[in-house]
Amino acid sequence: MKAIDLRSDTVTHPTPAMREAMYRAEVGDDVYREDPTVNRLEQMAAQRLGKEAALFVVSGTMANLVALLTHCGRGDEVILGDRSHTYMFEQGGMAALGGITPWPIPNQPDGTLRPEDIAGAIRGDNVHFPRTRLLCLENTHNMCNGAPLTAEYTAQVASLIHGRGLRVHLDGARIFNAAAALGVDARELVREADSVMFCLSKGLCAPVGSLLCGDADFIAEARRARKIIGGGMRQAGILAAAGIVALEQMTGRVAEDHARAKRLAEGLAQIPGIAVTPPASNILYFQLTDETTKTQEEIVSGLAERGILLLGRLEGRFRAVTHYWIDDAGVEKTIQAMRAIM
Ligand code: TLP
Repeated sequence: MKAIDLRSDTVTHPTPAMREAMYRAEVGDDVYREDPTVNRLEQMAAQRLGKEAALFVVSGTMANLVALLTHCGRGDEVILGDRSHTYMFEQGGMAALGGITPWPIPNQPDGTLRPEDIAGAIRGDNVHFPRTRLLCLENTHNMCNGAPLTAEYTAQVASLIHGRGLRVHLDGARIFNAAAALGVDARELVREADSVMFCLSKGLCAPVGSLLCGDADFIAEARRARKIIGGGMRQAGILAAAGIVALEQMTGRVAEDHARAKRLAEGLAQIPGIAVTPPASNILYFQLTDETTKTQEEIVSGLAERGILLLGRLEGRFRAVTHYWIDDAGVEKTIQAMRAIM
């Protein structure tokens, strides 16, 4: 990759090992469950998260939608964070395509939802109300500083939800970042979730794909939901092969990205006019202070002229995301460029 592209970890290109594996992948028709490479990836994913089964889908958005369509029927309600990706950035797919109502409650700065807010949002049995069916959590939390949710928090909230006969879905798009940030196995973080999705196509560098994991009955139903929204794939082993490399080679290295995000934060914090929120994983947010007359647009275009890309439109904040293709030199160059522009 030529630019220093900090817009997202979704911009990552596949590694040479992934391209090689894709070239050599054995394939079959996955709608008939005959693609050996997809089958292997699904088994690996389930095993890595300690679940019975997994389903390969094209994107994180599709994984969340399939999960919601599987857990809920038309008219059901989902409790989720008001800053969650599913609520903010998935076009309201649950409502648009599934007839499911979202009930957003406040995300705390650390990405959690307060147990009392969750309890207060669970509907009683009343003919006027939709039926609460599901709680969605997000780990790490994209809009909340890339913060990881601990296993203890997830267990506490899941116990509240399960005690009311409801279920928990976890958007674990970056669950291996959460595991690295907390120094625990990803299984610990998802143990109490009834379903969990994670993405191969973010910090893990695969070109396409996410996995939805859960028990065997849930995944069998999810396979039907994937098909009805047109997500049944054929010789998808070409894509799954890169995903296998992602699980084998990339999950163990994401702590390096966290260290670079921290270094970038430290460097930017030295520059007058910039206020940095210390990053909790590979996602760094910062903003301009009253000390500067620079505008967001000037910063973004000034960086772009120097071959550095980042996002500058999220609620007046800048977002920089570190990943496999950002090295130490890229971090230092970004700090220097920012200093020059400011
Ligand atoms: N996030 C993308 C954008 O959509 C904002 C990014 O650049 O961060 N859950 C979480 C927590 C995510 O961050 C994302 C993507 C998704 C789901 C959706 O994944 P995709 O893009 O594969 O549909």
